[in-house]
Amino acid sequence: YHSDYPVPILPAISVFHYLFPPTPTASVYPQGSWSPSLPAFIDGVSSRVLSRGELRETALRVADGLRRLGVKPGDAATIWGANSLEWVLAAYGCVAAGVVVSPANAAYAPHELAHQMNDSGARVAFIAPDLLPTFEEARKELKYKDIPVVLLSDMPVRGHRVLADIYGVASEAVSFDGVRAHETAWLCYSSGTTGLPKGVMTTHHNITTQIQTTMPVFEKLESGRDVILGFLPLNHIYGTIYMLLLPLAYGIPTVLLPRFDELAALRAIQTHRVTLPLFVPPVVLRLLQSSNTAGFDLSSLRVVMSAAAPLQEDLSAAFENKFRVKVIQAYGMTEATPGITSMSSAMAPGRAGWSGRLMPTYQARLVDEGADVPPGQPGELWVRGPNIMKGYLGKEDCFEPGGWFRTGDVAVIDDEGWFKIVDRMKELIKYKGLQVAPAELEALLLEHPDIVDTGVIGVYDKAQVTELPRAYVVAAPGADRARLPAAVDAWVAARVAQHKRLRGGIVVIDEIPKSPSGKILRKELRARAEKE
Ligand code: AYL
Repeated sequence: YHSDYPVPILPAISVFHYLFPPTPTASVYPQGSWSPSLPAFIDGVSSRVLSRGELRETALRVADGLRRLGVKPGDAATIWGANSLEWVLAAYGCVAAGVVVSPANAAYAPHELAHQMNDSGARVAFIAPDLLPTFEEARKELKYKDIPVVLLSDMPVRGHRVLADIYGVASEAVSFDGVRAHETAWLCYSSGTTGLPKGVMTTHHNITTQIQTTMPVFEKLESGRDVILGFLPLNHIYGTIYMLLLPLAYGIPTVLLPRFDELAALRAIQTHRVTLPLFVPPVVLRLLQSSNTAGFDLSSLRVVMSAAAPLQEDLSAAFENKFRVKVIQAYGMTEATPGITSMSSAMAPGRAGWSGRLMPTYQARLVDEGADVPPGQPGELWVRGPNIMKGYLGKEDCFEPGGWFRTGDVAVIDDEGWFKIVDRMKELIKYKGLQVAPAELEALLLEHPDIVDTGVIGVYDKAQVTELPRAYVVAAPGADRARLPAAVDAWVAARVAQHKRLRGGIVVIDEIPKSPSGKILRKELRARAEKE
């Protein structure tokens, strides 16, 4: 299948020059003409505004600071903290310096952070002040223990370097013209279809392509009118593209909140006249069921975007009815920067529960047991196109012959080219839109002295519209089987980020079903979970 949208211009330049063209080239990149006085980011808590001009200038000064710290183009920088304007400035500083942004989940435990920093080879770390103690724990496990640390604080912190301390002189941003546009710009972590989280090498070209290919989808986003609300984590590709980078290309601001908080989100919509909030399905449910919404003026809302996990038809339709806004569902993944299919703002009615059509430039196949299936039948979605990452950092080639990338998701397509995601065949678990890699939890559980074998799956919780990670464990001889679940739950909670906790329960069984080659038969565990 081919996307039926026309192919937009696909620039081969750096993300920085795409968003802030060195010379106005308005005919090619309309965003080149945006005024420096337009608001780019608004802190939803303090209402502090960062204009486009300030953002550009400060980013260039941070870039100079990075050079002075000895960080070179192509080196990686860890950014670790809840959403903030300092986070944004650090990221744009890296982009201007040609430094690869490797953002980490703010809820990470020390070991998780250390893993990502070591794997990405980070040469500098931007850390939120409240996470400093956890970072110091992680430092013990770092290969590069003397890594320069810059605190994401707008105020001085005694004994530490804060962002403003590294400001240098604003000069030119590093260029990634031509073939260099295929160098890595971002390094988010994803477990893909199997195994542990891996660094996804997202190039400058992937990012500019993704933004260009949303233009026909979001054709009605207008500078001066539209305002995005973002409380999703900036370290996740959804936040990276839709909150951090894309709004700049449209000349529209993002109101940033550090995390989802119902009242703070409603207040921000009212105060800043938000037109497009970015949601995941559990947030859609939460606001649908909330009794607080009537107390706020939400009349500015035009469209609501939901992505990162399936949004059920009834939920989507009920939300549209209650708030009189369109709900646009998009589907994609970190490896695809991230959009693959999307509804458009001019979509046909009656499509609640569908995830739209192929975004521009995409080619797709639906494959079952190696053969393409006819329309209407479910198959694994294989995709190809310039949105797809270069590969996983330090890993073998992960593409099929012909350059196809296997999503691990099962989809159907109808005769109008609409996609619906109907199942997932990869190992991945999604907790409220965030990735949980079963292999990672299994490896951890095997370190527990009372566990000899384990298999982790996701179980769907209707009340919260999300999957919950559940572990099946085989107890060591002599272990107290009755006490094991509570003990293991606390033990795991102390070692992983919140979203990876075993909220779906810990079930002690006699044996983990395995194939003759030793692979965990998750299908059998899932069948078992359905009966429980
Ligand atoms: P990752 N329906 C069903 N499953 C989905 C959907 C959806 N709408 N969106 C994502 N998933 C699942 O890397 C699916 O299994 O990226 C997919 O392989 O955290 C996996 O989540 C990828 O998870 C956009 C803007 C998508 C954001 C996103 C979210 C990307 C999440 C498209 O335009």
